[in-house]
Formats: sequence, C-alpha cells, structure tokens
Amino acid sequence: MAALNDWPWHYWRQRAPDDLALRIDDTRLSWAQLAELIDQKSAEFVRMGVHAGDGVMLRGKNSFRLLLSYLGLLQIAARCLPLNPQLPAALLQQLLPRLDISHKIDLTEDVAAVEEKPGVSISHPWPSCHRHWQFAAWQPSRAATLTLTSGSSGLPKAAVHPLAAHLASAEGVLALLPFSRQDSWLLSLPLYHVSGQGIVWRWLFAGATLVLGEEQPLAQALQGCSHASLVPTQLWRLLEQQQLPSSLHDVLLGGAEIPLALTERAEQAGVRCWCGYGLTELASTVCAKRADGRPGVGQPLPGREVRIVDEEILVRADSLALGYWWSDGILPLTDVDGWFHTRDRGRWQQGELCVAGRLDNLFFSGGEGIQPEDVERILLGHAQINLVFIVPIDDAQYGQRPVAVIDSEGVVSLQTLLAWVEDKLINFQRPVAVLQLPEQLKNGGIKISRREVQQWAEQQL
Ligand code: 4YB
Repeated sequence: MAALNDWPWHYWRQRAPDDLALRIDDTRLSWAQLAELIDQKSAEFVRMGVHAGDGVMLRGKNSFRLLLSYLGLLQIAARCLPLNPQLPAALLQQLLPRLDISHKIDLTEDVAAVEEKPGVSISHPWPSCHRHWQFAAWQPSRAATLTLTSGSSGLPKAAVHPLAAHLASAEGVLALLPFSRQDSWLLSLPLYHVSGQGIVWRWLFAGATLVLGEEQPLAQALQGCSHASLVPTQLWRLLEQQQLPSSLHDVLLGGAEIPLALTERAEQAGVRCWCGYGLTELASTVCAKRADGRPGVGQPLPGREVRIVDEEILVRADSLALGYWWSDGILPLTDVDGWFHTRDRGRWQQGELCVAGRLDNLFFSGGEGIQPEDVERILLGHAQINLVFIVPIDDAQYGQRPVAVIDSEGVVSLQTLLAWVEDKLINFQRPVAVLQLPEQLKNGGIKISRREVQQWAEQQL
C-alpha cells in the first residue's frame, strides 16, 4: 500500500471496488459493499450520540457486527475499547470509569444495547440517508483504540494505540511474511486482544480478504483460508485431530513459548510456521522468523529495535502505544530514551532473540531461583503433557516450592513425572506435587491466567 491518507476501506473501494474484502461463512462482500456498510455503521453511532473523542466499550465475541462496529467507531474518531465478554462485572465497574468510557455497546445481548452518556439526547430526528453525516478525517496519530493488558496483578492497564501504530505493526510483519491481495487471513483470535487487531490491520494494509468464522469451530472456519494467527495450543489441537485444511499455508504463532516439536510437525504437514514474539503495548508482533528448527523468535521486524539490559528485553518501535489511559489522560510507558521495559527475560542466541519467561514469575525455593517457564519447557517434552504451569506454593522450610499444574492425555502421577525428570531437572526445580488443570480455568480467552492457576493450586494443597 502506498502512503495512506484515507480510511483503508475507502482506499481499497477506490482502487479495487469489486475485489473480495470479507467472507463470513458463505457470505462475500467486496470492498465497495464493505465500505458502504462501515459508513452506515458510523452514521448509526453518530445518531446514537457518539462524538469524536468519546470512549466506547465494545463488548463481544468475534462477529461481523463486532468488526463493523470497531471500524465504524474508528471512522467517527471515537476511542474504541474492545472487551472480553468474560471479564467479571465487578472488575469492569472499577475499570470503566477510569478509562472515561461514556458509551457501552454490548453485543453479547440479543439486541445490541447502547447505554447513552448521561445528558446526551438521542431524541433528535436524524435524516434517514446516512450520507448527510460526515465521518472524521483520517488522522493516523489520534488515540484510536484501547486494548487491555493481561497484567499479573491489580487492574489491567489500557494501552492506547493510534491508527499509525496499528499500521506500522502490519507493515513490519508483512515485510517478512508474504500476504498478498489473493490471500485470506482467518480472524482466528479475539479482537479484544492485539493478536486479533493485528490480523485486521494486516488485512487492511494488504487489501486482501478477511475471513470470519462466526460460530464455527476453528477447523471448519479455517477451510479455504491461506493464513491464520494461532497460539501454540490451537495448532497442537489441529495437528492432533488431523484437521489442518490443505488451503492453510502460513501460520503466525505467538503469545507464548513456541515448542520446536510443534513447528516441526506443522512444517512436515505442509504449513509454513512463523514464530513471533509480541505484546499488547507493541500492537502485536515485535520479532518473528520462519521456523527453522532452532529455538528463538528471530530478529526485530522493520520499525522495531530490541535491547537486552540486565536480562530484560527492552523495545523501541513505531508500533508502540502512546501510553496507558488513566482518568482522562495518558500515562507514559517508556523510559526517557523511548524504551519500553517489557518485564520479559531474554537473551541473544546465534543472532536471534530467545524469550526465557516473565521476570515477575521468578520465585525462590531454598534460596535457589526458579524461572517457571524453564521448568515448563522441559515438562512439555513429556508425550502426555499438553500444557503445564509451574506455580510456587508457600513452604515453611523452603519459602516456596514448585507445584506442576498440568493438562495431560491420561493421568501423569508425581512418581511418573519425577522418574521422567530425573536427568532433566535440577533437584530444586522438581515439582513437589502434580495437579490436573481444571476446566474452569480454561476460560476461553487466548491465555490462561497464571495468577488464577496459582490461587487455585493454593486451595488444593
Ligand atoms: C511470549 C512469546 C513467545 C509472547 N515466547 N513468550 O500477531 C501476533 O504476533 C500473534 C500471533 C499469534 C498469537 C499471538 C500473537 C500476538 O500478538 C501475541 C501478543 C501477546 O501475547 N500479547 S500479551 O500482551 O497478551 O502478552 C505478551 C507476553 O506474552 C509477552 O510479554 C511474553 O511474556 C509472552 N509471549 N510471545 C514466549 N514467542
């Protein structure tokens, strides 16, 4: 795409009006049709009293309505906060006032309810023809989206991204990963997470096709798609159930450690795997590489810089958020030199970045430091273990000791596990108990909360 000076859907409407923009199950929309529907959606929001700069909550699972609402809100210069429908009401009650949210769009209800800003009247008649309203000018540096981080403690923070950051994110990824106008990327991850928004902005940047599966299971939704973004557990499941469609040729992985065994199996099955490292604050991917049988996530993409200081990964990038929204203002998130301190531990190995885990997850047992992710990486090598969390449990003698919470094929006892790790883990890293991950912690989001796993494990022991 040449330098953009208009809304991407207007850009593509002008250049390729009849090209396929969107496929939702069996429905197909061209850029001309899509741009028209987005314009109508924007007009609807204006009629409801949403003004430029207003904070608008957009709660719902991925759907066509959710996507149209996201794009329609951006087009009237609202500040859009896509929200995970599973966030507890008590948390929202605390959080939303601090994010200056004046309108709530809840697509989980049968009929979308839009709560109006107090004092805003919607009783004035509005011309039925939506062309009477004027959408906002394309202003790439304006605060456009709020995306919640999954912080390990306290209230989540809301990273504020301008449109320019989303586009810079897309441009950097597509400098590495081929995605052309004939290709189609499934919206395989939620829009309330940067990984979902990353898909949308790559699609808008490339003028390709976006596919929505609405209520379909992943394997079915993937039919006919050339690209998808997946977290490792999703790709494992597809491989195990032999459900990879033949159309799928590129998968961008991320969000967690990417096991070598996974990319090796998927590449053998004919899928090109791209290993990514990304964060909410950076509007998704920072580093990426084509899977090559070595651990690591490659080098920084164009537009990103990475440094490691005292084992911590620092990032500077044109995809970085403006800051965190907090009570009518934006709190900075970088140091004076513009570096964002990720709290991830990392090192350079053979010229590429290796992510070791979260600094905050480190705990001590009998004076020895345990980085849970180091132990988890090894346990994942056990054929029956699909997912594992090592969490600290208080202990009078050692301070804390490691407990393994696992999702496994069949039962893996502590005894079996200890025999298997005999030559793989140092004494102090060996789990003192094994618990089965309960269903209620698999919350349907893209990540299971380590904090919730730990709290649950504490109650069991
Ligand atoms: C990692 C990690 C890695 C993140 N190894 N720890 O478009 C994409 O890049 C994408 C594609 C598929 C799936 C996910 C994505 C993402 O965007 C992921 C972005 C993300 O997870 N953001 S987050 O704010 O929720 O979490 C960030 C944290 O996740 C990082 O700080 C790391 O701790 C961890 N992480 N990629 C090991 N490859």
